Amino acid sequence: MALTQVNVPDLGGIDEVEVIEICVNVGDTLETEDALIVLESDKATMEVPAPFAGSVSEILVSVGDKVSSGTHVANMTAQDGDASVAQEATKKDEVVEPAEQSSSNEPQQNAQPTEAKGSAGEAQEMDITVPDLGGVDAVEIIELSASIGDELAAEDSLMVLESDKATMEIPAPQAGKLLSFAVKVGDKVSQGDVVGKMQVAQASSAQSPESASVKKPPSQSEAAKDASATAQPVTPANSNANTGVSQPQAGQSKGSSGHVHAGPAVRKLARELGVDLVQVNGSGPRNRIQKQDLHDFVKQRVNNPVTGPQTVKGSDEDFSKYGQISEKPLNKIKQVTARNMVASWSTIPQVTQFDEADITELETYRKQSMGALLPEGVKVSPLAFIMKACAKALQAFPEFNSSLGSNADKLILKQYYNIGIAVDTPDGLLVPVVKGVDSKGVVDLAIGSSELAKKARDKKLPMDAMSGASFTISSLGGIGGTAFTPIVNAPQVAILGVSKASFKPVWNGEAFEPRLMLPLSLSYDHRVIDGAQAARFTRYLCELLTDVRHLLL
Ligand code: CAO
Repeated sequence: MALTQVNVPDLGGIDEVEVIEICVNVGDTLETEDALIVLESDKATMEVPAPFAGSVSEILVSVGDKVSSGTHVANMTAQDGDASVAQEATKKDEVVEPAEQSSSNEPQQNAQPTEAKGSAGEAQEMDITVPDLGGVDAVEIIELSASIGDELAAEDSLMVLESDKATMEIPAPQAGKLLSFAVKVGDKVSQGDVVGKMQVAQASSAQSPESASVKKPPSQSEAAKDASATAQPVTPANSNANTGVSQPQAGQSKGSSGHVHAGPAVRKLARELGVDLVQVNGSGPRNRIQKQDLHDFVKQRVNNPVTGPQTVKGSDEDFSKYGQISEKPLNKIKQVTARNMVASWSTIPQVTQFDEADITELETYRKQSMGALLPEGVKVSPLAFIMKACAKALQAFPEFNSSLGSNADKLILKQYYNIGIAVDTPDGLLVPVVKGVDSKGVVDLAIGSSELAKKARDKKLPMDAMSGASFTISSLGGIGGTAFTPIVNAPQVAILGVSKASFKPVWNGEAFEPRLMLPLSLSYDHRVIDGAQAARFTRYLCELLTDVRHLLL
């Protein structure tokens, strides 16, 4: 039996990277290229694969350890005792000496201005080029993460590349507008390839064409720094791409642009199994999807097949025969929203109950009294009061704070009151969750929900801010409208839609008087909630909102 050591291969000039996952156990039998460990720097994720088929004899590192090119991380025993295979394979994994520095003026940053369109401060076009890929050539583009015309912040993801060993993002080198892509999904690219054009303000940090052409090639370490400044790992989600009123059935590992956080081996397995990784929960560090997550997902789907369409069918019709048309790609959030809307709409028999709350006194109180209680710059909209009222109504009507068990034979009643708030963002709807609404005061709810809404719009929501809602509110009250029918955010069983309050003449027994009426629309899962219960719940909510004292106690 040939015992051979497995070393970390060339890391493309990066010094130390962290071991974030050990994918095997001692004694496991592996095929060539099966992942042994996963490494992650702040810019890239990379697997160290088995260099030959055999069994794992020893693992010499732990999660959290820092390793470099050449670090001895494991020992393996080659299958059939074929020492020569093992020797040969191991040689390949020996540390590759840094390639001699090229003397050419290869681009080391991923954007080069092509033509200056004006003087300093005016917009100019820049080529977007592929940065240093750590010596790997012809890497496949697996995702275009931005759309033509998108206004991007510096570092926003433009595309995701994947070799058989690593997955990385190419971010926007500067803030600006994406003008074009010169590539498509499936194309293979190498360092220096032009992949698109951006229009950027001629910032001082932007190179002029002259400076680009005379720029000296950086040293090896500078090149590595440049690469790490421009090639980024597929980041874990800062949202679960929970798209408005339709919660993904499983989707904790997606970024705001819908990226999944998974290594090449997992992506390959997902392709083989026909699994869309967007739908899989990641249980690994930083919500990374692991092989076991995929197996669990498939097992769950086999045991509980989802009825109803899972794909969104659009139209194949050629509309250009009727007149001029243009096309606008949908980002991942919108695509996931569409899927979830279809899943929710087609699997949940849902009905909407309408009612109106008299919030005349609540509004007087809010306008007169709240100002003094609030920190500078914080406003309390009616939403904070509505959240508080919902928590109280959910406590009084526990079925509205439940989920239907997987065989539809039991209700899971939740004793926590976490309310998702649908937030309209430029990328689509996101639903951050305000936790423990029952134990918070109106002012805290106002501050908490407006902070979450801001983070959602700034794409800065942490992962856990998007999960665990037991009920959802979708408020269009700041915009207008008299009523709408929100779609239940499965696996929750009810969602409250809020429209714009307006003064209406209300009969008080003797005369009509002007009262400020707030339209409420409660959509509910009719398998769980009867119409009469829904009418009682909504009425109770209205009564809570009518007498503000209920909410302040
Ligand atoms: N009636 C009358 N006025 C209302 C109101 C209502 N129901 N709700 C809010 N307003 C007022 C606010 O008091 C505020 O007034 P001022 O500017 O005078 O202070 C103004 O409208 C704007 O409020 P807002 O929308 O900024 O704040 P909010 O707390 O009401 O809502 C949020 C926050 C995040 C829910 C909201 O900004 C948002 O994104 N809503 C869209 C949600 C959505 O798209 N849902 C549809 C999903 S599909 O079902």
